[in-house]
Amino acid sequence: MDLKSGPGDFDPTQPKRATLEEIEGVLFPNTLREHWGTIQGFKARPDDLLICTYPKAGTTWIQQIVSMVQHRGDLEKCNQKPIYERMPFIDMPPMKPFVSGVEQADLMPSPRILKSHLPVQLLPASFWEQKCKVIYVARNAKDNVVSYFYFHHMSKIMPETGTWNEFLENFVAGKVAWGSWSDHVRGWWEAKDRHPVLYLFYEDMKEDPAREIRKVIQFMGLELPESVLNQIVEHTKFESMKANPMANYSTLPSSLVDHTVSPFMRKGTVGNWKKHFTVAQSEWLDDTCAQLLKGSGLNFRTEI
Ligand code: PPS
Repeated sequence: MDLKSGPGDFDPTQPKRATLEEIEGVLFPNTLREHWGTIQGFKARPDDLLICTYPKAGTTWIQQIVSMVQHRGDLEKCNQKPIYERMPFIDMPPMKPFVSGVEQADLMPSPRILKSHLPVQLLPASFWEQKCKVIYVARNAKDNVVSYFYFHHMSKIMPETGTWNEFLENFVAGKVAWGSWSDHVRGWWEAKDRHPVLYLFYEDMKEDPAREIRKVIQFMGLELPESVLNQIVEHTKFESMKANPMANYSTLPSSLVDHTVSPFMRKGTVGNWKKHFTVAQSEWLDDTCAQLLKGSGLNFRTEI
């Protein structure tokens, strides 16, 4: 697919950080505003598979797993294109040299694998109408917020973060791009009882990738031999993906991301938060998350 001739008013020589803007009660980069109607009007097809996550929860990891499953463990087929060309990010507005995620998806033959960070209540209605399968990955708040903080710095277009403590407070209050982490993980958790949603946890994937990848294979309605499963585990582990230019975002223009500030494939662990949180911040987040997730049945592990 040719992504080089797209429209979009983003000038890659003049990267500009987004500001936050509220759309339907949730904060997003202001660049989504103009594009919002197009996103909401997205035409899902019945055989679309949507990967949905809160940002920095393990999206790229599950994308590469799904891609490897789709290609029956054939890394060469996976590696024909960077991950963002294989799986359109439907929330993305047009940004030169890229067309919007919606336009990219519209041009794509079925079966499509799509990516979104939208909270459940803002998912385009056609996904529900078409009964599309969704794979959701959730990550514990502590590692998620640390990863998001670093991403804001390596990205040249995400909003300013303020200090680490300010960012942490904003994250918990939902005053960051794509809104509240707790509303997101909770909303999708509840949706899984009404829709075909496979809900996975980053920590489980880290603990036993083969077990979690088996769930993905089954959810996609496939059967693959153990040897292929082992191949998928091998090629989707952190070290493999970090070294894989088709999975590590190193092919994105440097006008958008700067891997020297912080690589996209940064640590890939459970528990890196311990290097960033004070004891007081950790206790405060534990208490706040307990309240925010109360009664949901959702439990997150912050170490494995
Ligand atoms: S994005 O921009 O929202 O799509 O980012 P996302 O891919 O969700 O999150 C990036 C974090 O996921 C880590 N990652 C992995 N961890 C373990 N194994 C594999 N294979 C893997 N691939 C990506 C990546 O390192 C980011 O987490 P941090 O904690 O920052 O390292």
